[in-house]
Parts: sequence; C-alpha cells; structure tokens
Amino acid sequence: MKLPLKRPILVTSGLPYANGFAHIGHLRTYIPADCFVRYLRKLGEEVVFVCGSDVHGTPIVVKAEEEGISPKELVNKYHEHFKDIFRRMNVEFDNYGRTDSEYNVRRTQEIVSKLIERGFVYSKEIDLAYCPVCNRFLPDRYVEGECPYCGALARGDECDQGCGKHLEPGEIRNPRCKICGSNAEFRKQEHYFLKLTEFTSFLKEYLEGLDGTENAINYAKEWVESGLKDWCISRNLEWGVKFPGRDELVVYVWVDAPIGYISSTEEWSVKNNKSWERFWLDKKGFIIHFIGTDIVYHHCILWPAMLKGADYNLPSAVVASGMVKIEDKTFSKTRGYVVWVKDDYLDRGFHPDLLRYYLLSYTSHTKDLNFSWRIFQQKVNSELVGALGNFIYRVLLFAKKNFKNEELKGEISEEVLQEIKKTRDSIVQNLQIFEFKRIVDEIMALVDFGNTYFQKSEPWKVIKEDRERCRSILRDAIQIVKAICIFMHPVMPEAMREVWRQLGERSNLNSVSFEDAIRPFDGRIGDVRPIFKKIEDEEIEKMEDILRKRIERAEGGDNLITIEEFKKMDIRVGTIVQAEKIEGSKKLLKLLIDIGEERPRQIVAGIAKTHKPEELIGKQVVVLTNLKPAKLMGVTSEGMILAAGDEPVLLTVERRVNNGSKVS
Ligand code: B3M
Ligand code: ZN
Repeated sequence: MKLPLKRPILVTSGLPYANGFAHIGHLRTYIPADCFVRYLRKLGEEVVFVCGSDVHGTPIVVKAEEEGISPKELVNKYHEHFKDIFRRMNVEFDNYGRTDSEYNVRRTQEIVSKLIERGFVYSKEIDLAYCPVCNRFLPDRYVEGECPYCGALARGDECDQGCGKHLEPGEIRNPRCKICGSNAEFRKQEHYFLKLTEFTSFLKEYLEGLDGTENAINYAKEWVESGLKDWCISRNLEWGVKFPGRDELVVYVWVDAPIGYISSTEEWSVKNNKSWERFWLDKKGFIIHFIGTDIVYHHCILWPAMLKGADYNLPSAVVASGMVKIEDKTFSKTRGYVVWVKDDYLDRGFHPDLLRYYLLSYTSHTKDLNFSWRIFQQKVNSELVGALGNFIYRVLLFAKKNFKNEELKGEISEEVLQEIKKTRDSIVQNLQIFEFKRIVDEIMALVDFGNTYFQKSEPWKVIKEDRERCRSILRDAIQIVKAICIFMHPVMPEAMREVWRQLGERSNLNSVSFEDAIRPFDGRIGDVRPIFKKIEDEEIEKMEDILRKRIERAEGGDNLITIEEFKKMDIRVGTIVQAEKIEGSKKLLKLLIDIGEERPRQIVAGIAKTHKPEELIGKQVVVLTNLKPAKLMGVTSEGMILAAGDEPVLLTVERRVNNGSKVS
C-alpha cells in the first residue's frame, strides 16, 4: 500500500474464537495490527481499529458440552478473557464486539437475505453425517474422519492435520461421531449454498488488485485457479445466527464471523457518533484485514464474494502472519507446545512490551515465528537492556548531571538530522509492505548510530576542555533519544512513554507525529532511571521447566510411576460374600468382600447397571484395599474393586486363590 493514503482506513484483526485462553500464537496477529495502527496515526492517517469475539460455530458448542456449560456461558467467560488480555498487552481496539451482538445478528441476516434475494443462494438436499447413537446430525467439529483430498485425519469443516483444505458438509470420509465415537452414516437434509462459482471472474480480477502480503494473495489466486465450489452457508445447530426464514438452521460461522468486522465498526460508530458507512459502503474506505495464514481462503475468497454480492465495500489489503512455533516445535495445545499469555507470561510479571518487541522483531511478518524462552531472554538482555536502554540511560544521565535544560535546546547537527530522516523514511517504506521486523531493525540501527556517536564524541573528556562543544554533542544525542522514542512507541508503548516522561516533553506521546522526531528537543529532563530490567537465568529456567512439564504431561510422560510407587498400592484377591442395591442409586451396589481379614470389607461399586447382586455371590475379584475410605450415597466404601472398559468387566483370577492373596 502507498503512504500517505489520506483515505479513511479501517484495520481489523481476525476475531478470536471465544472457546479457549489466549496464547502467544494469537498475539502474532494482534500485536502487529496494533503496531501498524499506531504507526499510521503517527503519520497523520485517519484509522479505526476493530475486532471482537467469534462466539459461534461448532468449536464453541463442542467445548461448551465438554465443560458442561451453555455456549453462552462459555463465550461470556472467554470474551472477557480476551478483552482483559488485549488491555494488558496494550492492543487498543476502537471497538471490541462479539458476533452474537444484536448489531451482528441484524447485519448478518440483512446480508444473507440480500444474497438470497439477488439469487446468489440456492438450497438443495445433501448427505450429512448423522450419528445413529446420538440421534443427531453432526455438523463441522462434531464429526471426524479422513480428508477426501489427502487422506489425513480431518475435523468436520477442515483438514487441519493435512492439506488444510476447507471441507464441505458430507465430504469427509469414514465419518465418526466426535461425541460418542460411533461410526456415523450419511442422511439427507436440505441446506443453503452460496454460488461461489459465480464469482470466479470477479475474484480473479479482485485478487489482481488486492494489496497485502504475498502469502495471502498467491494462496487465494491458486485456489481460484484450481476451481471454486459453492459453499454451504447453513448448519443445523441451535447456537448461531438464525438462517433467514429457517429457524431450525443457523448461518455457517464463516458467514457471520467476518460480518463481525462490519458490525463492530457499526457499534463503534454508534458509541462515538461517527459513520461506519465511510468504510463499508463508500468505496473510498480502505479496509485492511490482519489474519493468520490458516484463514486466507475465508478472507480472500468467501468474504469478498459475499461483500460483492451484497454490494458492500471490499477489503483493500489482507495481511497474513506466519504461524508460531514453540521451542522450534509446531504449536500444539494438545501436545503441550503452547505458551499462555496470562498464566505463563503476564501473571508471571513479564512486561507486555518485551513480548511485543519479541513478536515484532523476531522475523518477517509472513514467516513462521519461533518462541523460545532462552531467545526471549537474550533479546531482552542484549538488545533492550544492553543497547537501547543503555544508550538512553547514559545520555540522559550525563545531560542531567552536566547541563541545565535550557542549555540543551538549539539546532541539531546535519549529520544527526539526516540519520533520523533516513530512519523515518525506511520505517514508512517497510510499513507499506507490512515488514515490522525491518522497522524495528532500522530503529535499532539508529540506536547503534547513537551509541557510536556518543562513544566516539567522548563528551566526558570534551566537557573538561570545551563546554560548548560538549553541549552540542549532548543536544544531538538527546535528539536521537527523542527520535528513537517516537519511532519505537508503536512497538513498546509503555516503555517509550516512560522515556518520554524522562525527557520531560510536555505533549502526549500518543498524539506526537513522526515529524516531531526532527523538531529540536524541548523538554525538561526528569528523574533518569533504567528503562529495562535484565531477565535472570532462574526466571527463564522456571518458565522452561513449566513448558517441559506441560509437554511431558501431554505426551503422557508424567503418568509414569516408579516401582516403589506401585508397591504402595495394596491389591488383593477377595470373594464377594454379600451384594445388595443401594437405596436411590441406579448405578451402585454395596458389597461385602472377604479379603482374608477378621471381617469382610464393605465396598461400594458402580456395577449395578451391568451386574445382578445375586450373580456376584462367591465370585473372586481384585480389590485395591488401601484406598482412602469414601462415602457414596451415604454408604462408606473401604476400597475399590478393579474392572476394565466402559461396560465395566470385573477383573478376576484365572483360578481360585486364598482370600487376601496379594497382587504384585
Ligand atoms: N474465529 C479464528 C481463526 O480461525 C476465527 C477467525 C474469524 S475472523 C472473521 O483464526
Ligand atoms: Zn454419537
């Protein structure tokens, strides 16, 4: 994109699913988007930044069932969590909405109705995965099976382990019910389709003009070239935006989710008495979507087709970030390769700016980023403490100790001015191509220039011979500090606000523009103190240990026990001498078992559904005898009989042994 743009700019970030906690992978999109908005504002552009929680879709419903709560309760919990995370990470949206808001429900139904009226939607009967045991259709994440394209294990609507393709309902092979594991069958049901195929020529032309990152645009072009398919845009779920005219159906989540961008803008406009239409109806609006590479298809194909069909403004740029690796392994919550923003980072006292710096400076926006605690420590200690922080501290301290504020005012040398302008221009160039790492590298190059300038000028010597010369050295050095502060503010807002405070500049840094970087220093140096603190080895070792334990647990590593631990369990054979039902319970039986002690042991067992009391008398079973006694339905149980499988099948011995015989 070409700057200056001088058009109304709307920036969005992908709406996080409100079904889990924020992890570092999420921030890979949000931090660059926030940083980008801050730079645009420093360049005098008019920008609105919106996002919101994506609260529909089967991932939400499946997770709610797992947690035994309603989808509404689930999304409320995580909606608040994400708002808190964005606040603490200084990701400052102008509006953070949610896709079950009345703004989004209304806007979604308006757009879908429009697409239907304009003939872009048709209905037909399709074969849908159905579970004969659960007696229900299995949309999206309720079904798993093989991907028809690459054979990998796939979940309902995407082949996330293999080729990454979107899967239409009914496409998955050998479907199995995700709830009960049974093999699913296919049954017919009427659903609605968006005629995506009718947008092929429009999309080919649209993608030619789309700005953003190559990984998004090229990916989308390939998909259009390989041939589009109409998309099923309805689902039989309770939870979602009701499909217009068919209350027993809801709109597919990837229809109402991107419409969340529009509704969040509308919500912002209502709260601030502004116009949302300037962005979404007026073609002058410049819309930029920041997303992850895994949702390029939805943002570059489905979404523009919907907007075109409903006569809305189209996205001008799609910026797709690479994925995140943890300690060089593919990010995976199930395998433990995850770092949680709240528990592992913020609540451990790490400053948000340090992680912002890491995520922006580690690699090109479109490349995969590896998060490693050791590298995090190195970057903080060498780049932030050792270079940036050290330069700022020594300049401000020397100036404060040796000069009055008014002595530090006045013109800056041409050499320093040129260096600052060069940095400013390179930031603008790299902003246009969404290269945040290069932006940070340029600013750090200015830090190196400043450090060399200060070291080479040796003001601590010059001050003894030529105070005037020393004054001009310090004036230049302070101007470099001021420029670095303004340029680095979008990357590390809090740390640079602290530098601005120490410079004693009166204006609010948020409203300071790039041009101020070459305006001579006009501050009053305040109390000077180090900006960054070194991260000690033990802090990082603790975090590495937490991650290692998480991975071990995920790999089953931590349920390994020693032989000593096994020997602690006292397992014996016993004979059931009495068995009876427990009042008020369909599941439990009260047993008396002779394990060779002076009196039989009373044990409660959950086998009433599969075993008749009278059939159990005389049966030898295996008993864990040193389990802490527990009360079940008011009956004390002094141990546990062992059984296998879900049925359950009781463990016994291959031939009768003495009661009390030890199992080892
Ligand atoms: N909720 C999250 C994801 O797949 C999904 C994004 C919606 S953006 C409209 O990254
Ligand atoms: Zn089932």
